[in-house]
Amino acid sequence: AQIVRLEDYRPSDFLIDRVELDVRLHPTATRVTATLSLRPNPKGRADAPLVLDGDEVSLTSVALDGRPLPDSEFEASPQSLTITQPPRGPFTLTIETEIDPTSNTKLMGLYRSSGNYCTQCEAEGFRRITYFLDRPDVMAVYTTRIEADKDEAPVLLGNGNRIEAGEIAGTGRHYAVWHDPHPKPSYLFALVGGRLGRVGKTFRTMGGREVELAIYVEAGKESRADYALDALERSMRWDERVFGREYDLDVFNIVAVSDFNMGAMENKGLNIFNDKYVLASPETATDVDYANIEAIIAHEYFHNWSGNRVTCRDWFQLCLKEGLTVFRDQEFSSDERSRPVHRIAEVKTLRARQFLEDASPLSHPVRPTQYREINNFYTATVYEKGAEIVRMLKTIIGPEDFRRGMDLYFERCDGTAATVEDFLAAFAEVTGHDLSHFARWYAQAGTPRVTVTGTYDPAAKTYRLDFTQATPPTPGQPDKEPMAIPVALGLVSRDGEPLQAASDRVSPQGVFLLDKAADSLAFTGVTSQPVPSLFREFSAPVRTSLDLSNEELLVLLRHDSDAFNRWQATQTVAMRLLVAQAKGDAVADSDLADLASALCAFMEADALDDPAFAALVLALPSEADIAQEIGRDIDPDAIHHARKAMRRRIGQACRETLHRFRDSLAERGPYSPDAASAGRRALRNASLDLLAAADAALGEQLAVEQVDDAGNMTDRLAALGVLMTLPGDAREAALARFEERYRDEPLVLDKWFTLQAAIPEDGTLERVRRLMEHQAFAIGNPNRVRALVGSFAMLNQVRFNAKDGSGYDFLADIVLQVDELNPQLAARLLTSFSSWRMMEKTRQTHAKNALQRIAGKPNLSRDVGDIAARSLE
Ligand code: DPP
Ligand code: ZN
Repeated sequence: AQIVRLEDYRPSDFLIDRVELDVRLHPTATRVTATLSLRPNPKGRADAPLVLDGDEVSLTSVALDGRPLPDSEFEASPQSLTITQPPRGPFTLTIETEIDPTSNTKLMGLYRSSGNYCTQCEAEGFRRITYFLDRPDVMAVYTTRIEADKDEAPVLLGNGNRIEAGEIAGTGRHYAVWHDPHPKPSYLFALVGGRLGRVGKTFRTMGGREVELAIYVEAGKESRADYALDALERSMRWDERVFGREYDLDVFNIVAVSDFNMGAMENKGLNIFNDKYVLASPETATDVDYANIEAIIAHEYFHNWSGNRVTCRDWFQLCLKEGLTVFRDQEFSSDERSRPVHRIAEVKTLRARQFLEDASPLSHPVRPTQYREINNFYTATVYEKGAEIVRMLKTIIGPEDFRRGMDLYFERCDGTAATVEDFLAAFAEVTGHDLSHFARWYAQAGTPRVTVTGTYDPAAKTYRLDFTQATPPTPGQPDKEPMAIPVALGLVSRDGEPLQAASDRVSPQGVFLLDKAADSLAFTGVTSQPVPSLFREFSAPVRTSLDLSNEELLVLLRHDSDAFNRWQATQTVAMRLLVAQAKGDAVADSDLADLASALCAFMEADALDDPAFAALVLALPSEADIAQEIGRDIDPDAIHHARKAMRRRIGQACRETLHRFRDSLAERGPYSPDAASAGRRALRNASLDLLAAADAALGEQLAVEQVDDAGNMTDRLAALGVLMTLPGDAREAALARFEERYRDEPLVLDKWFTLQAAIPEDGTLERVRRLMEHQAFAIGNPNRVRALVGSFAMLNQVRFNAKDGSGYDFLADIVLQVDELNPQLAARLLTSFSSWRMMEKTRQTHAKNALQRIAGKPNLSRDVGDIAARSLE
């Protein structure tokens, strides 16, 4: 397939100022008339033809300035429409096309979900609706007339404000006209038509503008949108307060649909959401669901400025809107919840997804320089590492200059399609810093590793930290340069006091900038041997090697003022022991005992001060984390057993405390999704998990009781999850009761699919195959496929990586099957092969065979072909 390169960017030869769309909705023959006001771009080539993008559209007619064009004056295919000799001045082009939303299983362009019409245009879906200059630097003002059968689609929504609506007498049809005054790229276009319930409220902006907020959902589920509506209002208020950003239309609509490739989409004034990230009730959603809804509602809303008002010049700049917007939603969640707890959650995700990607054949820079299929670059690197870059920038320049830089960026780039350079220029200007070295974070792929050694001189009362950094090679980048790495740090004495040591290279905020391959940091006036606390709040997305003993790390668990590093210290100790055990190295029993007793002591002393934090401390690194740390010749079975043994050990050692938490943290009063209540549930359920690891019979009894008696989905699902580790009739009976209870709740049955797909036992693959026949499963629905097949591949290390290759073969079959319906979904599933080269030999061979089988299939989509090829490179 053709490769698109950043260096080949050139401005469009034509611009489109206005778009008038007339869309007559019909299940299989929707007619679209697009009237485009075009003119040559002064920055384009002078006598270029006009080449519009298309994708599976069929052309009915085309007219130029009202004159129907004869065949000799244009060339049309499903992929493009070319006007060979366009006028040299402004002109209008009227294009009539016909599309079939019902047979659109790719869920890109206009399609149907549960009978409703909806659209998804990012990145290149608009060209599936009409021929267009479908690139983000072509920005136009849209007016959209939508017409439909009144019965079939009583609700008609578009971008912007509704300016007209009415009935078409005698036809049973009606229409609405929507006008969006803000110029936008085509990827932000949206329309919806359907039978939908609504919740709404009025929001008054800081400038006094009244905005009608509304969320549309499946009729009957309106009350499940209340939390999302509340999150929207809080997001809007927060963006005013923290970034000075005000909303800019009279309405803000959100529509939830059940078939959606992504989490949600930030279309101007008309966000379309995967219903999983809108619908919530205590009976159907977990605390994690509530937190995700809050974060994604905020994320899409924040795009109104970081993405829509200021958009991207080209798709290589995707991180410009996504990394920045993830940073903004993370800050929002941190302010609304517990900052340290949220930071730990962010870092867990970053390591599990982005570090994994960076260590795989799919590794790429935050701003890639080439792609075959842009849909494959909506990655953890662009999103999560992109957010870390913004956070590092703020850490380096400080919060005041960061805000001034953001203000300048929004002001200067408003209404434009911008680049990463435009973004950095705003911060360089307000600070006077040269950010060219820092900019390397966008260009250089791979996770840097920072190695630190500390040397204390008691006579001179000095302490020295020696740093080195190195970034491993990644595809296309064999040699790496040093990065500009902010190291937030402090020194802690062994008895737990912060040490007031001086170093002129540490900023008043406690940040040292490591920007060379090797550097040293000297402290004077250090009165006792310190323990360094490095990368506080995870100040940079790097891996670290520290020469600290387990004992020193456990000093940090007890005494560090930085909550993130208290958690990290425990993780590091646990990881060392788990890696050693999984590799079959000798592990001293006293080391295991020390960790267990440090955890028990921590729980006795501190856990109830912040239960959410305590629950995170108790959670050991996942099997996938351990595999990543080992990095080569991985044996997932050995990892599974090592982790299981350590959980048992901790459960046994801390049994009494855990029992006490079960009682003292029991729910009293009605369910509330707030962070403090969620934290208590998390610690209580973590306690159940460890108790069950220590004593299966007791665990089964407690878990069965909790599945049946729980007053909310969080507790019910947590207990059912514990049962997944305990084979037997009780588990199967509980699964059956759960299925019966939620038979009409697809989003709840997804959780039921996920738990079963992750069971680390021999029979799981058979179980997954059986569940694919379940009446609630649908191969065309991304949520169902991800819940069952995606979870098997991503969460079940043992069975997906089964030594006989059966997991890989199964996944390859499904990828090929799904590719015929929905290439984006298929490609996403296929990324679960990304760490195949780290496996031991037998598994590697099986994985390679499966990947080659996929790569060799004729008529593969570009999405799957690209991932398969890069995975094998
Ligand atoms: N809808 C996706 C997101 O918001 C892509 N823009 O991240
Ligand atoms: Zn986004």
